Amino acid sequence: MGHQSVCVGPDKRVPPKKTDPTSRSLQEADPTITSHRETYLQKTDPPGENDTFWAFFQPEISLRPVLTVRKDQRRRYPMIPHELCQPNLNFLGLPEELADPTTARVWVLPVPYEATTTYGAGTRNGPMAILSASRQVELYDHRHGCEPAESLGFATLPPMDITVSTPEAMINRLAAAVETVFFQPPSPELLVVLGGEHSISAGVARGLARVVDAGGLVCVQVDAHADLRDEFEGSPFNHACAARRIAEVCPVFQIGIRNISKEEAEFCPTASNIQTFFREQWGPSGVNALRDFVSGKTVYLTIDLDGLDPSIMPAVGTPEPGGLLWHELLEIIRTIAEAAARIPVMDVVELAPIPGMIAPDFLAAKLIYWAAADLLLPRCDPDRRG
Ligand SMILES: [Mn+2]
Repeated sequence: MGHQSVCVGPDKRVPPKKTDPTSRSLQEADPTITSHRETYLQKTDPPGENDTFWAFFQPEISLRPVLTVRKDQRRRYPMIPHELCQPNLNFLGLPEELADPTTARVWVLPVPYEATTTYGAGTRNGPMAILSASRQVELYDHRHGCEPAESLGFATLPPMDITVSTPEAMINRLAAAVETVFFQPPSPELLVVLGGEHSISAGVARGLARVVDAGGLVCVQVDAHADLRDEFEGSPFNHACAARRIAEVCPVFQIGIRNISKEEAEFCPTASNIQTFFREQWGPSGVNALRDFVSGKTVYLTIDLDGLDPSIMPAVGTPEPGGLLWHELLEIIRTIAEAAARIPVMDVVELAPIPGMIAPDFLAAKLIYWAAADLLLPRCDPDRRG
């Protein structure tokens, strides 16, 4: 299986804009961030084994190998429940040859960040719940008539170090990680970011904006909430501000919205780069508008799972009745797959697992697998069924 990096080709890559304030070094943005990479390499057993792997990342980005971390080191990372750390836990539980980042066309990056959640808590457990549930997902996809995992390959990166002092520092760190993934080959065709709370999406958008030609990047947001507040509870990087921050770097198309504040509703008509489809407006005309919006563009797809109806997705921090259903979401993904030039990043955020209830975790895992298949496999299968 050869690696095909067609998502963001070398001609699409531009050096970071020097004037972009988000391009500041991480240490400058947050003096408490230090380089942990060398420390990590020294501590790995055997030392240096993962040099190739870690070379993908800028030295100042600390990605913690939770999947191989020794017991005595776990206490350094209190945000991740230790009992969820399982050895060799990768997305879909694939054999090594299909989970190798040097050949896999899809990379999965867990970001178990939770700091600004306002209602139900637990998004920090989302990535691990998705990884666990993914091992139960059937690899054969009858819509494509094959096992997409075999032709795609899914490499699961170690979860990002989420020990930061401020939400802004987390966003800067993630922006730098995303930028590096696509700036420095080998790059995946699709990077799947597992949240964590929705505030991380601002970092994904900023990172992407640095490697995609100006004007070429658009964002499709599936969400119950407009997330257009300029700031919330004292921070412009609260999860209630996610779309507002994304809209600062690219146009945003919102789907499934059914919770919006007065401030946001007044802001919407003044923002020329934001299209909001309320839940009750979503239908064939919305799908057509979506097709036009993404046509020929580089698409960043951000899926806040609360965009789905709580009947099928109750495991979110802020559930809202009257959401999208499974097949509607698949249709949205297929529409993007058919019309967009490329979809380098998808994030799936806000899963807050409910102990003992496996269906939402499984939904999220299957959604990612089927979305990756639809986004990357040939698009003209006449037998494809939703
Ligand atoms: Mn939401």
